[in-house]
Amino acid sequence: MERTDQNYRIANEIYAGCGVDTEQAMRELETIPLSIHAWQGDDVQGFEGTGHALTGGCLVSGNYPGCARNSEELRGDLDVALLLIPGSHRICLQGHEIDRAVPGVDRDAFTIEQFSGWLAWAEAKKLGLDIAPAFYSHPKLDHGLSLSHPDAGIRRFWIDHAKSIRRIGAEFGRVLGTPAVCNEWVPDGFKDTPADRVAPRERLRESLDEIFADELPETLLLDAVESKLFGIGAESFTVGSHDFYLSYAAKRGKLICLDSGHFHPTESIGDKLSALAVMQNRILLHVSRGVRWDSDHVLVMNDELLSIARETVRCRDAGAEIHIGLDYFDASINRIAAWVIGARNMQKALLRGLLEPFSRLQKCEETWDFTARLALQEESRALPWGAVWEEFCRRHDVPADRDFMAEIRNYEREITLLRN
Ligand code: RNT
Ligand code: ZN
Repeated sequence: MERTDQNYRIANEIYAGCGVDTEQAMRELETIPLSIHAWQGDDVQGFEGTGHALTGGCLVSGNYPGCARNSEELRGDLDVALLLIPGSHRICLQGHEIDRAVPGVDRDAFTIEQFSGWLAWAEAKKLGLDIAPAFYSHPKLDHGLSLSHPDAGIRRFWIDHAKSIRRIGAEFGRVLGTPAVCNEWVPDGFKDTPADRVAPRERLRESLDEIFADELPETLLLDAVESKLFGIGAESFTVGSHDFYLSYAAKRGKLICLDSGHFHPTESIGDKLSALAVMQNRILLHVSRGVRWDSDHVLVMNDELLSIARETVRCRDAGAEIHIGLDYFDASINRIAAWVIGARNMQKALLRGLLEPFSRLQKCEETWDFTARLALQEESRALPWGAVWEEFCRRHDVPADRDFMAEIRNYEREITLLRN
């Protein structure tokens, strides 16, 4: 018997002793797609070829070689990453990651033409696609404002961009047979204390209402709205705050998007999931890692990630619809490794949630035995989930943790290091 087989057998027995079925956990993990963010591969630059600087407060730092220069290269890079992430997943695009720039066609007039290469690729690979308008890195983001700008012409441009991206998303949904999640996030805010907080929020509400006035069936497109606490250059006031979007989503029947980097550093979104699950049921996650601020570091398996994943598992069990999107970008390391490490960590954290001896913990709670609950919670950290993860990778024909870097290095040598 191979060592990994043996490890898995032992793990399976140990878990069975705690009332947990590892086969069931692996079957469930298989049904949880991640929406993998394409923008890790192009440093959120997009492919419009206009050379617009990155604005809107998303900061990408580092100059590791090999950034994708066009959508074809980005798809090639994603192909490699997808081979190293077990299971079937989705890809999420930003509204400026277009296939081809057509002179005179700006973001407010994009159609499926601009994304036909993505669609053909996703169809061939049987991937779902998600998308988000890009309300940043463009001169029409004026004084840091887009949908809440006082000028109707500026608002018009961005409303039309969002409308066109929603239509493109619906086309993805129609062709691929799975609804595209379309997420609206605007960077709008002020560096310093505003005189008027009401008017920009009224304008944001009106712009969103106009965007969503185009009715598209939820079988093709699911709308989400993403809040933020603050951004670089918008430290004092964010128009689309959590309170704003939480009530907007509740009233208009949209998905609320929780980005784990968009709250106070000690405020975890793990606890928010069940609150929203019982009140709204549909949630989009942007899983990220803030280091001191919304810095969008690659996911590591820290307590924050474990709590998000564990709560996701529990809320899914209770019937909530939780879409898991990744949202981080690091240009200081190999970008494919960034995807693979972060995505695998998300999956490992979910697996640990699925392997938790939940019914036993529940029993402790029912009998008011909080001491035993704490003891078991701590014991379960050391249960052999790593052997189950290895088995999951093996069954999906994907390398184990110690082996995937070799594949990335090969591709780097042959492809990405030759880019300049
Ligand atoms: C920014 C938001 C947003 C972006 C993407 C690139 O703070 O998190 O989701 O990360 O639009
Ligand atoms: Zn986000």
